[in-house]
Formats: sequence, C-alpha cells, structure tokens
Amino acid sequence: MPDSDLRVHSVHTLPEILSQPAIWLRLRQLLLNDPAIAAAKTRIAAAQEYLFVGCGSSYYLAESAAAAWTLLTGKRTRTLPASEILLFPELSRLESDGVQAIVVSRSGRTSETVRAAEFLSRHGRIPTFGVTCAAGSELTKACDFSFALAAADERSMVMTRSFTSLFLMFLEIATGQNGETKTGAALAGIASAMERKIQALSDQAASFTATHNFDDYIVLAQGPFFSVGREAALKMTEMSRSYSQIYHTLEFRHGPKTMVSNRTCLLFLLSETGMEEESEVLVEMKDLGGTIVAICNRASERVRRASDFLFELEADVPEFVLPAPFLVLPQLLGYHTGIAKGLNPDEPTHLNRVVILD
Ligand code: F1P
Repeated sequence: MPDSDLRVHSVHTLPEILSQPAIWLRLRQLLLNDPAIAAAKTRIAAAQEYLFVGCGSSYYLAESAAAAWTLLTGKRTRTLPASEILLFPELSRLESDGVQAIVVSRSGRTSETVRAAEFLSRHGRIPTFGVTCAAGSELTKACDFSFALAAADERSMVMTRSFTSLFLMFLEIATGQNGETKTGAALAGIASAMERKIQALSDQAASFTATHNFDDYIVLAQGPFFSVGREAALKMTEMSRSYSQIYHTLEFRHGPKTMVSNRTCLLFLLSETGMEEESEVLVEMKDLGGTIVAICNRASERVRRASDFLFELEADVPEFVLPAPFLVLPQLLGYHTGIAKGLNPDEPTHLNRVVILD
C-alpha cells in the first residue's frame, strides 16, 4: 500500500478554521443575550488592575486580550504564563490590591493553569475569573466565577476558532455598555468581510504553499497585534513543524534581519496605527530577498507593490477588533504547509490536546 494511503488525513482543522466567520456571528447574538456575560462585566468592572494567565496558545490569547483590554479600559494589565506564578510567585508580584485575575484555558484541564488559579485564590487572595470552552471543567471549579464558550471549541488539537472567538468575547466584556456595544457592531463587520473572502483565501494559501517552501518563517507585528503574532508563529510551528519566530516589526532591523534570504517567509501583521513605519520594514525585507506575506485591513500602494501574498480584509471596523481576522491567514498557511509536508495538523507530532502533569 503506498505511503500516501497510510497517511491519516486531517478532517477537523480546516473546517474549524473556515467556520470562524459563522462562529463570530453566533457569538454576537450570544454576547448580547447571555446573562453570564453581563454578570462578568459587572464583577470585573470594579478592578483597578487585571492579571491574565494561561499556557501555550491560551497564554498568547490571554496576552492578546490584555493588550486590547489596556487600550479599551485604560486600566493596567499584566500577563503571565501559569508556570511563572507557580515557580516564581515573588517575582510575579501577586500582592497588589484591586487586582482581578483572568485565567484562560480552552480545555479547562491544563494542570499548570488550574494550579495557578488555585494558588491565586489561596495565597494571593486574588479573585479569579475562569474563561474556557469546557463547562464544568476543573478550571471552572478552581475559579470564583467563570464563563464557558462551548460553541467555539475544536475537535482538533490546535486552537483556531476558540482563540479568535474568546478574544472577541474579551473585547465585548471590556467594551460592555448595554445594548449594541462597539464590539457587537464590529463583530458583524469582520464576520461578513471574512465570510466573503475566507474560501478564496484558503485556496490561495494552498497554491502558495504548494509552490513555495522556506527554511524560516518570521512573523512581524507591533502593539495590539504582537501577541496574536506570537500565536501566528506557534500555528506555523504546530501545524507544519516549521521553525518560526516573532519579532516586533521595527525591532527586526536591530539584528535578527541578518537571517533574511530567499528561503525566508516574512508574515507582516500590519497595524493601521503604524502602517507607515511598518511598511518601510516590509519594503526593506523585500529588497533583502525575503518572500513577503502582508496581512492588513487596507494596503498602501507600496505594500501592494512589495507583497508576494497580500490579504486585505477591507472592513469598516475599529482597529481593536482586527487581531482576530488577521490570525486567519497564518492559520491557513500553517495548515496547508503541514498538508504539503505530508503531516496531519489535527494531530501534531509529540503534542497532546491538554498537558496534564502528575
Ligand atoms: C493549552 C495548550 C494549548 C496547546 C496544546 C497544549 O491548552 O498549551 O495551547 O495548543 O493543545 O495545551 P488549554 O489550557 O488552552 O486547554
């Protein structure tokens, strides 16, 4: 039997990626009508500072939510991987008053995350809000109150729609006024724009990965896009076993750009705020021989000219919701690169859906 027939074909990951616009729209209805969301907004609003916690993709989700939260609420936020709270509690500065912990875990079962939630409650006397896709999970039992978004969960090992949907839910809680919030209207904008484009984008990513392969993937992003950039790099690694790194876009000139060659793929998550300065770096890296994947809401002429693969969302929405749709193309590139390499993105090598420690 030829090897290709032995290979287990991915069945979950691509449909889950492609389902994101529909899930975001369902989320909009849920967020407007769910009493648990209204209760969370009220309980959280009184805090002066927020400590976001998670592991792996959920750590990057927590960090992405914290960045957006800072912009939307004007309050201080910090993010830590759960392991830092457990191993270096003194360094984590857990004693400050008025702190609300927000603990994130898709499965609600990750040992480090559950233990960190218990530690924060017991030793830090910090109120904990658990955010998960798994109602009734250990995390919901370890936290003072919690919210579960089961509709966004995946069958696949890799987080895709759960990441973007929970991120958008955090935006809703942060912007929460009564009735149609800024996020609620923007959700409809990104969902309809992405719905129109996502299948063609997936087809374009499939043909791009079939005709290109690279030694290195570099993700470049600034501000509220940086932590989503960390997740983009992790998706490339998890789904295609490719070596990928993330840098602040303008930081890339200060040394790491020495890596650029015609075997390097550079993914730019272009903000609207920093488009001018970020696209200068994009043009420089194109001149150094790199292959440029540009992800933006609307491209400037020089971005259009210098890009080998350009995605424009073209949605009339505020910048703070853009990190979610900007993650879709990196998810698709990770998936199609993995398939092109004969891998199964549903079950990445060496990885389990949940890291359970003894
Ligand atoms: C956290 C996590 C995932 C990663 C892998 C292992 O899971 O690190 O981010 O992709 O599945 O577990 P969770 O705490 O969000 O369930």
